[in-house]
Amino acid sequence: MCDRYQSAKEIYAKYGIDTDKVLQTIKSLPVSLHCWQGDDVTGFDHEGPLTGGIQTTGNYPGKARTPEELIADMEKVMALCPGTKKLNVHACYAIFEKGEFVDRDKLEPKHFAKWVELAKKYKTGIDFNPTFFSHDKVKDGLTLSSPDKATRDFWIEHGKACIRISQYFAKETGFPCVMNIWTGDGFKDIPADRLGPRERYKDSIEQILSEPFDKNLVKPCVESKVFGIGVEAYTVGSAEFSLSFAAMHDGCLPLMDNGHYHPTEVVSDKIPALLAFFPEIALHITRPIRWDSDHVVLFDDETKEMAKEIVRCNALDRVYMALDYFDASINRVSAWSVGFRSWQKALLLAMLTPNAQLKQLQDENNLTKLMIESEAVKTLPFGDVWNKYCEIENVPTDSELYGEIAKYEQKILSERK
Ligand code: RNT
Ligand code: ZN
Repeated sequence: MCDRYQSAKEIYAKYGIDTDKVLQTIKSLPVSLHCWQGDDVTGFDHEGPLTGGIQTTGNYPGKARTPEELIADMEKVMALCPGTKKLNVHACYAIFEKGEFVDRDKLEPKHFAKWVELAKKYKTGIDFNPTFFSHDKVKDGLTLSSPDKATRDFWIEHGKACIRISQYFAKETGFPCVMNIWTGDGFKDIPADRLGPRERYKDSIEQILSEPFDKNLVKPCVESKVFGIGVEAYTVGSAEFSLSFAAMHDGCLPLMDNGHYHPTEVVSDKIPALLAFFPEIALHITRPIRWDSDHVVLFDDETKEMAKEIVRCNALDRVYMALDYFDASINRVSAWSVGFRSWQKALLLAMLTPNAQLKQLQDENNLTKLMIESEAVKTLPFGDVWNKYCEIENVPTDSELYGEIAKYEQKILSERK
């Protein structure tokens, strides 16, 4: 039988690429797996609807209803995907003892002990997100930028509690915790004051960051956005606001979500722009269709391009990569797995690209050869290396994936009525 991996390895070797080495490297790169795909961004601390200008659509059966179900589904996803998974948890996923409840301003590390247990089981880290939505203290669509001081103070306390929890995660797991600040604060229609909310937002985030923490352990980020549902006219945490905030506050990272820009803007081009200034940056990887629709990440052109930029900028240790999407219209374990696997494919493809040679052609201004070589690279036997990656990581290949998911659906998910 012809060994397809062996043959692919020889072909890539001609381009100076050592596929064995690539497979060793890729499997150790942490990518954050977002807990919120499993239950449509519901969480465990409230009954109300999802707010904040984001929306999950679809009602495919089998949604996780309890921490046990969510964790079981997440473990299934981890078993279906190659690579290193870091956990990504939102504050609304606090796990309380029976009968216990505290509001978000009073959250403590102990409410996340089960997540630490899960992380330790997989020898991995945890990223964290204060939850500034789906809560009755969101006043008139505003949180940290509200004109009402009591509202701001509540959410500032929440942010500070989350810094303490992030530090606890980092200390317990031994991996830094990326803590992302995103709010849906904004207005549906044209505001009379665009500066006031931004000044209040700035002050509130500064107050959150005044909570003491170790910069090597906690990596606070600010995530920008262009608009949300019901807040179409004005977003407080716009691109310019968030980028400027991160640039002006030592230790604070900018976080780009590729669903949060105008449709002809691409995050792949923004990655090297930011890398020229920031020691570290963070990403939310999603798939927008016409807007921030949070479709499942696929192995599509822009996904490949983003991975390519991280790899060829030599920035795998400077970019925190996290998935962020939520599809409720298909099997959620499948949505989760396909997205994670697609990003793994994009990283693998980027690492199997002769980036140094292509760059040299650009620098020599041999753009004719650059185009021809770039096109040639597209038909190299990537799939054979991907299959080998699945094999060494002991996970299903693409053609085996559906069967595994169907089995889990039949045995576990279909019991959830
Ligand atoms: C929303 C942002 C944000 C959320 C998560 C749940 O548009 O992308 O990151 O998706 O915090
Ligand atoms: Zn996001």
